Amino acid sequence: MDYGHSERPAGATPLPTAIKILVAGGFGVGKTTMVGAVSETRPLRTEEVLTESGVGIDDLSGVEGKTTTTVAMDFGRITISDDLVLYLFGTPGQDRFWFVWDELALGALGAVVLADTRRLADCFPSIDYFEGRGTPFVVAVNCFEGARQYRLDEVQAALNLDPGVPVLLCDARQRESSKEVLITLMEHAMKTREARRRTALPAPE
Ligand SMILES: Nc1nc2c(ncn2[C@@H]2O[C@H](COP(=O)(O)OP(=O)(O)OP(=O)(O)O)[C@@H](O)[C@H]2O)c(=O)[nH]1
Ligand SMILES: [Mg+2]
Repeated sequence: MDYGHSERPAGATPLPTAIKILVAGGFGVGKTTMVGAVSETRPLRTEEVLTESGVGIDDLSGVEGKTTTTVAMDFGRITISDDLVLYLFGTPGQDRFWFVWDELALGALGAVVLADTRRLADCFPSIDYFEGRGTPFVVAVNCFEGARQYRLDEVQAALNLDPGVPVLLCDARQRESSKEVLITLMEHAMKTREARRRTALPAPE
């Protein structure tokens, strides 16, 4: 039945709000892993095998064990509450797929920028992109074994982040950890929107 307008009968369960979130960051940082870990449906992936033809183009340092890469996007879904469903879009990590980003970013409420402290600078392009678009984002440091642990304020300073941008640690393979990142992002995005709405309104008399 189509309850497209205001014809929904009293007492009918309201449709959940669907929100689009991007999961971004450098090559091999764990974007596909995170979307897969939190998604309650089988995630859609567009993985291609890394081949000899990528030698000299795809920088595998730090992720030598990696055999595939995302060429278009990852897609997954997570229900946060009865009235809130997040649709997750993982971006491709390599520079040669930048052209996909504008399509993916359309209508996104916010973004997770995943970072690997062994290759921290790889997340600069994502941060620049979201800062440029005014898209609220959080930085989630994916804790790979063997990577040096930095304090969150060190990461914040190294990335030259605005003090309001949340930085947190995560394990992209763990559902609960990834869910916490998404909830932090939602709270940050809501706060940012509220602050922007307030400054856009005329001051009260
Ligand atoms: N040890 C460890 N390995 C991880 C973690 N997250 C991801 N990996 C591994 O790191 C590799 C890269 O993960 P992906 O999820 O494919 O990374 P991606 O960011 O989607 O990569 P691209 O799409 O190619 O940019 C995979 O082999 C994962 O199993 C983590 O938190 N810890
Ligand atoms: Mg991927």
